[in-house]
Amino acid sequence: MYRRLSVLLAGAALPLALISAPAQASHPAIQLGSVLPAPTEVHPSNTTFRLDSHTVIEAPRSARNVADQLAKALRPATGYRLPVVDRAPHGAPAISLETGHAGARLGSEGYQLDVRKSGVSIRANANAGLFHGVQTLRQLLPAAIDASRRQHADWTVAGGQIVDVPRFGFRGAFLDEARHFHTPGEIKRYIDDISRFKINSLHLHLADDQGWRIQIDSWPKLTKISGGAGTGVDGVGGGYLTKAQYKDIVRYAADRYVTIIPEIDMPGHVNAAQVAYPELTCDGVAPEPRTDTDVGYSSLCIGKEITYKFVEDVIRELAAITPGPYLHIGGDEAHATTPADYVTFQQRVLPLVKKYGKTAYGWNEISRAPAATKAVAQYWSTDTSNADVAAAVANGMKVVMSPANKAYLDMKYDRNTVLGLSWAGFIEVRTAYDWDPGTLVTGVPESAVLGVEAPLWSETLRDIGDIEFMAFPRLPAIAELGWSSADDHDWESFRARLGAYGPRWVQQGVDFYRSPQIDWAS
Ligand code: TNX
Repeated sequence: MYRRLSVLLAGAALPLALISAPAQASHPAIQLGSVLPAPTEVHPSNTTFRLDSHTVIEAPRSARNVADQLAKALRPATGYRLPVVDRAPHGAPAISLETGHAGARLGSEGYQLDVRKSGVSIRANANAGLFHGVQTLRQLLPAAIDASRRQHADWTVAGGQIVDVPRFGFRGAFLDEARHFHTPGEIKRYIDDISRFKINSLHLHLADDQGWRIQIDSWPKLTKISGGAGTGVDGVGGGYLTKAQYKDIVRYAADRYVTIIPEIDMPGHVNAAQVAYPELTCDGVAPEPRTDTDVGYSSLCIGKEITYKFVEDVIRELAAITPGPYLHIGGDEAHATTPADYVTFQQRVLPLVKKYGKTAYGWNEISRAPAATKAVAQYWSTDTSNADVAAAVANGMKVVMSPANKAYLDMKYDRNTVLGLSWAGFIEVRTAYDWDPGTLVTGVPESAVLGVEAPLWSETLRDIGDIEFMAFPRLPAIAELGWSSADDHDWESFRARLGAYGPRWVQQGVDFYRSPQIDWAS
C-alpha cells in the first residue's frame, strides 16, 4: 500500500514555517519526506527517534566506512561520542546499518530507512545504498547538525519509513579543471557537497586550449609547459594534478560512492598540448599559449601518425589510474577539424578507449561517427532534436542528458549574476528543475538515457566559493531529475524542500544563490 510522495507531501502545501519551525520536545522540526532529492516512498508514523548521548552506531565490518562517515558527520554538532560498534548493547538506542537481503527492488543504490522510537535502521543491498540512506538521515535531523561546533538542539527524527530507489543509475556532476585549476582540496570539498544529493559521478575536464591538468609520464612536457602558473584564463592560476593526487581523489570519491570520470578533450580544444608538443600540429610550428576564452580554433592533425601515438599513450595512462568504467574523449566544438577528418579521427579513437578496457564517453558530436553506437554521448545541445544523435541511439548509443540551457551550472541565474556565462541563456532554479531527461529530446527515449550530468565550466570561476555559488541551489534540481521518479516531479514540493535546506548550506559555509523563486528558511 504505497502512496506517492506528492500525495504525502501535501507538505509541499504545508506552510514553510511548519517545516522549519524550531524543534519542540515532542515534535520533530522536519517532516519525514522533506529530503533532496525526493524519496520514492514515504510512510510517516507518529513516533519519533531522539539521538542522545547514549546512541551508538551499529554496523557490520563491511559497512564500517559508511558508519565512520556517519559518526564523523554527527559528532561535532551533537558533541556525543556515537561509538561505532559491531553490535549494539541490548536496549541501547542505535542507528543500525545493515547490508544484504534488502530485496531486489532496492537494487545496488536503493535503501530502506526505518525510524522508530527505539532506533533507526538503514538497510540496503550494498554500501552505496547505505551511504545514500545516511545522506537522507542527515537531512532529517535539524539543520544545526551541519554546524562544526557543539549546538544545543533537540536531535529528533520523525518516525516512519522511507523506501528509496534511483530513477537513473548515472547522476553526475562536472568540474572544469582546465580554464581555472581547482586544487585537490577544492575537488574533495565539491565531492562532499554533491554526494549529499546522491550524485554518483564527477567528470573532470582535465585539458583544454589554456592548460593541461594531469600528469602523463610518456609526454612530460604537457604539464611541465602547459600545467604551470599562469596557464588559467586571463593568465590567472594554473597547476595540474600529479598521478598520486588524482589517485587520492579517486579513492576519496569512491569512499563516497562517487566515480571519477576523466576527460581529455580532442580533436579540438588542444592548444595547450600543441604548445608543449608542436609535432601535434600539421605544420609542426608551436602555437602561442592562449589564456582567452575563445573555442573552436585548435585541432589535432588528423593525418599524422604521431597524433594516434599521443592519443593512445594518454588513454592508456589515464585508463590505468581510473577504476571507473568511463573515459571521456571530448569531441565538442571541433570547428577547426573538417567533418570528414572528425569522423576519421573518432573511428580510430573510440575503439582505442575500448582497447584499454573503458567505455568511451564524449560530447554529443561523437554521434556523427559510426563507432559511437558503442559509446555514451553527453547531450549538451540546446535543441530538442538532433538527427545524428537520434540515428546513433537507434543503433544502440546511450545518452547522458546535460542540455546547456537547463543543466549548465556555469550559466548566469539572471542578468545580474556577476559570475558565469550566458550563451545558453539565464538559468533560474525553476528552469534547471522543470524538464524531463526521459522525454526532452526526440529520438532519445528514456530507455536510451543513462541519466543526467550538470556541467560547471570555469572560465569565470576561480575558487570553490565561486563553484559553490553557481552549483547551489541548481545542482539539487539536476540531482532530483536523476534520482526521483518522474511521477513525483513537482515544483511546489521541490521549492519547499529547497527553501528548508538553505540553513544547512549556511551551517556548512556554502555561499549559495538566494534565488527569489524560493522562500528561504532562516
Ligand atoms: C561550451 S559545452 C563548451 C565549453 C565551454 C562552455 C562554456 C561544451 C561541450 N563546450 O568549451 O567551456 O561552452 O559554457
